Amino acid sequence: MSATETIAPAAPLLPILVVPDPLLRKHARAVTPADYDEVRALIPSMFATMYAAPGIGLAAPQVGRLLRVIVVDVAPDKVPAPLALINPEVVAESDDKCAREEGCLSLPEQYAEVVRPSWVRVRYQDVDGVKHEVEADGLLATCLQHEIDHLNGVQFVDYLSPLKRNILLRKLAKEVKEQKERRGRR
Ligand code: K1U
Ligand code: ZN
Repeated sequence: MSATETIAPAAPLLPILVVPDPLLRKHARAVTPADYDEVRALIPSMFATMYAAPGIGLAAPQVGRLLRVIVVDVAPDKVPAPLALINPEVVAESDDKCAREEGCLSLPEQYAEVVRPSWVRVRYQDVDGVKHEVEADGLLATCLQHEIDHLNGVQFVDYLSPLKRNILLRKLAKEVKEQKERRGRR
């Protein structure tokens, strides 16, 4: 059974917004108890969308919901380790930094090295409003920081030099245009 079937058997897939969609630059609002029903329905669809992409993380703004919700699973091909985080915040980080190649489902096919703290402690709530903390290093630390950035309208390209960022964004615009033209011909 695939990770998708294990976590979210019938959850509908959601369209992923692509840069330069203006929603991706907005600040997502905190989840309150009044949102719990919506968030309980949203999370399985976010996992299903993330696994189908495939990706190792997804933030609610990427699927058009401006709520502070992220999902991650940095080992989707091995034993699934899905983690849904509501109102996540980095409460501690290492001075030590590491450079890691990042991708983004909202910037398909674009990759670049980003320097971030190599260790973080993240506080979050689960779907019952219970508070938790997770400590992470390696790919999970990078992924959590990348997803929390999405909640603040920040994209990994914002960490690059203007030159590198423009090259990558022009490449993306060209590829999106070509993809639309190919679809139009079908
Ligand atoms: O937020 C996103 O757009 C998802 C993004 C998360 C991420 C990747 C790498 C470093 C930091 C954050 C992705 O999942 S891009 C796809 C990807 O990296 C991947 C896909 C399949 C297998 C392994 C990795
Ligand atoms: Zn991303």
